Amino acid sequence: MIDIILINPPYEKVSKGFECVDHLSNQSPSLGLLHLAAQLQKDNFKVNIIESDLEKLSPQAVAEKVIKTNPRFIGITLFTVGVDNGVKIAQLVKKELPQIKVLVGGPHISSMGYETMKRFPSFDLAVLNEGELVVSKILNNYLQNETQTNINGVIFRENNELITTSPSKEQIELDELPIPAWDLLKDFPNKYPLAVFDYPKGPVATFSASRGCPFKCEFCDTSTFGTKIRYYSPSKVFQIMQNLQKDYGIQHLQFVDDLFVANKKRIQELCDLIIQNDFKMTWSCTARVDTINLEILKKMKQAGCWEISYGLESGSNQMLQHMKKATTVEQAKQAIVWTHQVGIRSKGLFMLGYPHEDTQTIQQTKEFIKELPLTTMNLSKFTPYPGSPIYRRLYGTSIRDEDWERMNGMNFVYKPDNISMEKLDYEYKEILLTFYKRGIILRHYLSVGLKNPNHFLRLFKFLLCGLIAKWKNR
Ligand code: B12
Ligand code: SF4
Repeated sequence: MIDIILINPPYEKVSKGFECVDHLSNQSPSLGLLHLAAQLQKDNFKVNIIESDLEKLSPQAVAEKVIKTNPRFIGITLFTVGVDNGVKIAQLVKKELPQIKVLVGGPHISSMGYETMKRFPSFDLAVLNEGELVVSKILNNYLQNETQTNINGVIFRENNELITTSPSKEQIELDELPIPAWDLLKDFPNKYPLAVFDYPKGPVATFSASRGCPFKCEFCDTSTFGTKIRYYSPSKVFQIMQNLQKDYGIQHLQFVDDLFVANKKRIQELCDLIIQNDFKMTWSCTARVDTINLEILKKMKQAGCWEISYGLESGSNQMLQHMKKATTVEQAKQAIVWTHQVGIRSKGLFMLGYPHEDTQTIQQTKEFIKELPLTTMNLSKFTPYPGSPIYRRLYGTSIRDEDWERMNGMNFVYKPDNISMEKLDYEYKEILLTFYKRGIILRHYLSVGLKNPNHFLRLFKFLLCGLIAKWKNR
């Protein structure tokens, strides 16, 4: 019998009418749920995971699956964009299984746990921040009809009241965590590719080799892991890489740390281990433009680093200052040139529509993008996520839930003072078109696709799906 089902609820990944883009998009599973599942299994609980989007399940279908299995608990991971569907699942399940306990956690809960619990009575208990150290204790308390007051860092219901316990002071030793339970995922790794053209050769996996980020970019939600960065040791990371290759045939690993290159010495040690053991796996990671130098980049290239994502955000120094990014356009240029020079691909992450954005700052961003030898880019529509300092600056602590379902970086939910929505929408498309029309970018896609035709197959499926949709709507 299954004790707990962990659920990643469905959420809008692409705008309505563009579902075919699923064939191209990132299909990574929730690492948070995989970590929790591993811990629960270690503590002798029987666990299932539902990756709703990847299994193409609506909230109703997820609920039906849960009801059929009839577990004692469900645990839902919540980004802001997934809250509405998470609530739907909990309500539908509770209608049929009123005794079930619903646990929630994830970035939305770490930043807005109390407000969310207050609004949605179908959630029984919220875990603020990391879950591994407390989740089994919580289940045991429920199973023994005990109160949860002895667990730090949770909010729960008792006698129709919400009780918040003191923040947890316990520190997780990352090296001691069990390895994420990838074995629980149906068809892992083949059903979980990264975005098309974003890896050289699959199968792929994701892993976070650290937690937390010491920087304070104003738009960033760091509420789950905080500003004190903690690391897996280089030898443990290397061991996990080896296991992923041995057990699942992984060829490419994407490190999803907030800031993978935070400590150069540590990255150097990891690279040395990879090089000395002649271990063959490509990987991609995140860095800031001010945490790398030519020397570390060369070492990373030698150790298999394929792509680095940099949060470049804007081509305007004024905007970077407004965002409290603590980097400059000049540093960004240097970092991208160095990365290009050593032969690592660079992905620029940009944001459009931050407070103070206007036509002039957009023009600066366009010129900046044109000048850089970037291999790829990502442009998100600025979204004030709860948990980010900008959310508090714009809205205080008041809860603004009307836009939660649209908070995925693909909708403008905020309008800067000096530019219209129409102009922002226009410029959004313009920036992407200008970037992707360049010959160098097309050559990059061609070269990745020729080395691994699977990318072209995904592109073909996307086009076919688009044609069928068009034909149906005739
Ligand atoms: C990898 C990643 C992705 C991946 C994979 C997402 C996934 N399903 O996990 C992809 C690329 C798909 C992705 C997409 C998006 N992401 Co993202 N992503 C991340 C990133 C960089 C790391 C997440 C991670 O793996 N962490 C490691 C694991 C171990 O931590 P965790 O998942 O938080 O889980 C722990 C706790 O939260 C808790 N917990 C979590 N769930 C539960 C459930 C229960 C029951 C319990 C008890 C505990 C618990 O315990 C876990 C173990 O300690 C984070 C940054 C961050 N620091 O969180 C952003 C982040 C989560 N993403 C964010 C956003 C906004 C998005 C998008 C909505 C938009 C966008 N611009 O990318 C999309 C849409 C999501 C989607 N599925 O389509 C925001 C979320 C903000 C918010 N309040 O919603 C973050 C925080 C980035 C940021 N700093 O602003 N993302
Ligand atoms: S944007 Fe990157 S560097 Fe800035 S706080 Fe977030 S994770 Fe850290």
